[in-house]
Amino acid sequence: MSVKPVLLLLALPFLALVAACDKTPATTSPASAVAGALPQVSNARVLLPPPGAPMAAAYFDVLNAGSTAVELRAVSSPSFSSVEMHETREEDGMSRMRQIENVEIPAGGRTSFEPGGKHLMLMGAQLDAGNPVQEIPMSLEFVAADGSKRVVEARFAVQTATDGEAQSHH
Ligand SMILES: [Cu+2]
Repeated sequence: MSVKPVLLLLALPFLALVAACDKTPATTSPASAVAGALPQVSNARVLLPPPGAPMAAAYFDVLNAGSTAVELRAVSSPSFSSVEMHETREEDGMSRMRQIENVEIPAGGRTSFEPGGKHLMLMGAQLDAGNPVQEIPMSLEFVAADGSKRVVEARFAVQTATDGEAQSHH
């Protein structure tokens, strides 16, 4: 009987610590919510070429705030009949681009589609030249490590390309 009070005293600080640990994740963000977080798309813009040009390029940054890796698998837009992911590379002193099927973004990682690197190639513009738009909607389809699909709807700001930019985007 005389041992019990001592044990209780020793146990109390330990219990307080456990309570503090339990509380921290609950008040910030539960692990399940982080795992299912949508990738965050920012700095999204479309470089529209002069009317009549066959293709446009688009760029953006993406942050995977989730706790599992995701792969960007496909991009589509109602404003273009086809959207491809491309990557520009230097080969034998020449700048060449090739189509890429997917882009992996590790947990907590980010990647940029930018001039001279990865970019979106937009073909078959469904735009009315007489009715210019400020933004173009795009749908980015990601697949997480567990196979679940995450679709991010983003609005890309329209920038009109100067001749120099239109030719140097690759
Ligand atoms: Cu391209």
